[in-house]
Amino acid sequence: MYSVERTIQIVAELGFKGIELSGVRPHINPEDYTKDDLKRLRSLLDSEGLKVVGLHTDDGSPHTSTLVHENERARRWKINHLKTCAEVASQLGAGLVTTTAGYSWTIGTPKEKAWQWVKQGLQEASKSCADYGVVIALEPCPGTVVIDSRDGIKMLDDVSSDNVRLLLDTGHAMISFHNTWKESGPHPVDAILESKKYLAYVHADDNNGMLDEHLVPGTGVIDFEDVVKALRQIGYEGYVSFELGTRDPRRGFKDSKKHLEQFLKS
Ligand SMILES: [Mn+2]
Repeated sequence: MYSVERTIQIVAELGFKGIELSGVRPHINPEDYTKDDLKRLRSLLDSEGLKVVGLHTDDGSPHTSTLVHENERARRWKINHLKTCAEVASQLGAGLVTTTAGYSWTIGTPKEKAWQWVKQGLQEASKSCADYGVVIALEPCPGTVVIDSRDGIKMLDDVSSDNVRLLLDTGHAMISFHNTWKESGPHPVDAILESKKYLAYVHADDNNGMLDEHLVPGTGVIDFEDVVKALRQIGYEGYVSFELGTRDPRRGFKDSKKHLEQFLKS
């Protein structure tokens, strides 16, 4: 709940090179920002030496995750939101917009119908995103239509666009592996290895294996040494972002960075 500007300063002070920004309120909802606002933001980012990795078009709630909403206008809103976020992303120098497939369980849509809506929504949005040079990174998440990396790969094959790729969240992969929502998904390490041709981006966060706690890496059950090894093995060259829910963000991000860097150096 820091302002965008203050967040950028804090993240830069902590020694990070990139930042993923939120494309929904209270942060950068595209309709709330003029071109001049974005220019000012871009100069702040440049002066702090931070690159924007991407713009997240979801806030983890069914309010913004509406590719699968039964109301056609709500689905349309999300497709347009992906497009306007891609425009903002390009103005901020970012290469990605990120999204989940949407929470069909919450809304009560049959999975097959929801799957088609996600597929069509991503296909349409990806064309506009491509015009801005922005890739859509689809994030598998338990509770959504695309639960794990195998669902993600299946969706990407169905969508069949170079402009839609995969975002793996280590914490999401761990809870789908632990079989909370359906048959077990792949272990986070296998999820990475299997996603070689699809992977555009990684969220790093830890948990107890059951709940999506977004803990500091190293404080849950995920072995991040193995995660880093797997990323090396597939030749991953994208960003790894820490996506944490913590009462002390400065300490949480500092500890996360320290934890991963020991494996990057080795
Ligand atoms: Mn995530």
